[in-house]
Amino acid sequence: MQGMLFTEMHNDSSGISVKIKEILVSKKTKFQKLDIFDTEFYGKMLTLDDLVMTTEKDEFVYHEMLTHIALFSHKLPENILIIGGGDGGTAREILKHKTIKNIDMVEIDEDVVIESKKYLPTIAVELDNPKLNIMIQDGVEFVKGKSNIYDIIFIDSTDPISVGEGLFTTDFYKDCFNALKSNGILVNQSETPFHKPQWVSAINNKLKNVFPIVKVYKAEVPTYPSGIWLFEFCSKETDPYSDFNFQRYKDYNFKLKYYNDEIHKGAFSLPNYVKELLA
Ligand code: AG3
Repeated sequence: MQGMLFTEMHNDSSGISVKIKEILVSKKTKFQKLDIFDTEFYGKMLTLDDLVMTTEKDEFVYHEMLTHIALFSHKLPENILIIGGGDGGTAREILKHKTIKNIDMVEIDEDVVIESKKYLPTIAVELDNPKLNIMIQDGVEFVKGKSNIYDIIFIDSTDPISVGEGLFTTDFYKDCFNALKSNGILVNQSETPFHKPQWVSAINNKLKNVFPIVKVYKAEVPTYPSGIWLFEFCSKETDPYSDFNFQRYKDYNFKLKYYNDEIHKGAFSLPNYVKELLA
């Protein structure tokens, strides 16, 4: 192969390689290695510790699917917490909903916010929105002792290794449960069942220990390991199926690239090998 390649290994013997046009930034932050590349096929691409976090070309799948299912299931989403999310894609999608009054975004690594604003303007587009309150802090510490505050919490983290590890613990999920109102929802990004079945089972078990309702759904993110990505919808009383607000969905008339009313329901249909991991 010719030219410069970025490779993320998914295990010892396989991975994804992306042809790079230019390295826009490459630095060690206080917490991790951060790179932004200009690539030939995926547009600009953000990696943290050599793991693909997002690319301009396929970020819509992940960010739309992390957010809209919960937002269209909740009766009246007004006060939101994002844990992580420094690139801004999650906040951008949430702010499309007219009911939103406030978003607290707790990102541990300020450099992710700074570099995303600089190099990923289509993703970071809402990071200066007055409804968004960015706090540079550890999400694990932030949620401790909080009670009955948020309508929805979105966990937009890296993998459960290094910086992200604390965001995949039962104690953290319990703190999130308490930080939610009685009709609150938590959405977790829950990794790949194909390459990390042990992670998927462990995350699911922990969430089921904390939340009475845990429903797993999936989407296809081309640059993530195996492409199959899971999300977990966890709530105290809201059901993503029966509480889907079709009227609000129609009224908003969003022009999205992935999410729609059929996907809202279909995403919860899972292959057998995934169901087995969740049994
Ligand atoms: N957060 C989930 C990315 C995990 C990808 N893992 C990997 N490539 N091994 C994405 C953050 C986007 N806002």
